[in-house]
Amino acid sequence: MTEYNEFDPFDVRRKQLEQEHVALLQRSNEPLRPGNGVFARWRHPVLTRDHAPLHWRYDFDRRRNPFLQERLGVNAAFNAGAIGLGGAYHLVVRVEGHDRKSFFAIASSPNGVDNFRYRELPIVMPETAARDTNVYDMRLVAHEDGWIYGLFCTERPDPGQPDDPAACIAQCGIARTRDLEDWERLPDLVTPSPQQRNVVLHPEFIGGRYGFYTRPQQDFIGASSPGFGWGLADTMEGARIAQETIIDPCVFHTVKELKNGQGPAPLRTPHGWLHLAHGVRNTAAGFRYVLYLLLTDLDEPWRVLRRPGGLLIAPRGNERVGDVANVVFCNGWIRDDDGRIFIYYASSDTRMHVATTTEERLLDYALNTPEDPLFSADCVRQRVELAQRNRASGYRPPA
Ligand code: M1P
Repeated sequence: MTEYNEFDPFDVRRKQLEQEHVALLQRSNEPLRPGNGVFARWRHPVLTRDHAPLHWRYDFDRRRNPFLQERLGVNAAFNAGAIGLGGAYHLVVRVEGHDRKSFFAIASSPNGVDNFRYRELPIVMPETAARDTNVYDMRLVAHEDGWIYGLFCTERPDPGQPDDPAACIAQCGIARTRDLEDWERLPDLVTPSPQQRNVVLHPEFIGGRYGFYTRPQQDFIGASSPGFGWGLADTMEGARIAQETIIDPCVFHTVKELKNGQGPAPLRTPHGWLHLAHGVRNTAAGFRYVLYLLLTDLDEPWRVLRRPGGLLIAPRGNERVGDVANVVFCNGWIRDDDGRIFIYYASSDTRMHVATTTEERLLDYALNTPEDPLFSADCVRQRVELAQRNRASGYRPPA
């Protein structure tokens, strides 16, 4: 048998780990051309499990860890909230350990497309009296009341089913901060629904009240939902929604047939609020998650003005591979002062990507993409009309 040693000594391994890590953090990114004119994907994921700081994973004391083993592995980095602050692009990332628990950690970049680096330590999120078994998918909102709110999902075992270790209740946890450093935990949101995920705070007051996008659900992950909803609460310090109204219902044979959910907080534009949402359908291979866009009324953000048909972003290529395959999910985007928009989306519950576009392009998409006509014959008609318009205006396909 050939004798070999696949493990280098402590110091050599340490050097290799550090060199690889620095190279990954410094890797530059580039947009993929020509794209579809709506948004541009970028070549590399902006965050993966390997971006997590080495000192969160390895014990670098050679007496305690002579083999330089990874002590606390990181499994995934995904579903990040996003905010632009102080000239930098900040993601509050859902970091998932090998133990399956997620936690929040801030990674920031000077340009929004590469060089994301985590802060020294993850966020130590305060808890309520009912401890969170798991927390994830934070939506960051700079509200006009002056606070930055983080709304996220908190999961706890279902007290009504103590014999089922998979029985779970999901609710909306709420925290707030001024600087992303110190976080104050507020009571969970109370709604008429047994379970909530994908709850998002509207950034402006509505008649002096706080507006929420909700996603009522009777049961946990596999359950369908009537759609995503809207509700109002008087305060954030004990937020309670008395009535939820479905504003974007699930519809048969569309990208949101099974369930959907508001993505990040909507962006105010001259034509209305731009919303990014995820839609889910069931397939023989499991659920498929895609992203789609909506435009709602500026004064009544629960009133949908435009529903461009179909999906905006679907999992493509390697994005389809991961812990939960065939998923794209977005709970964070950032708009610069010049209208550039950075869409931070996760693929297959595993890693984070960026797609870039502008407010002008997304509005053009929202205002000019025809609605899903819901019947195949009408979809063909749409396509035939497009081809005929092209012909009439002189376009001929390349030979
Ligand atoms: O696994 C896909 C997504 O599933 C859930 O989303 P939803 O509540 O809409 O079904 C969430 O757990 C989300 O984190 C996850 O990415």
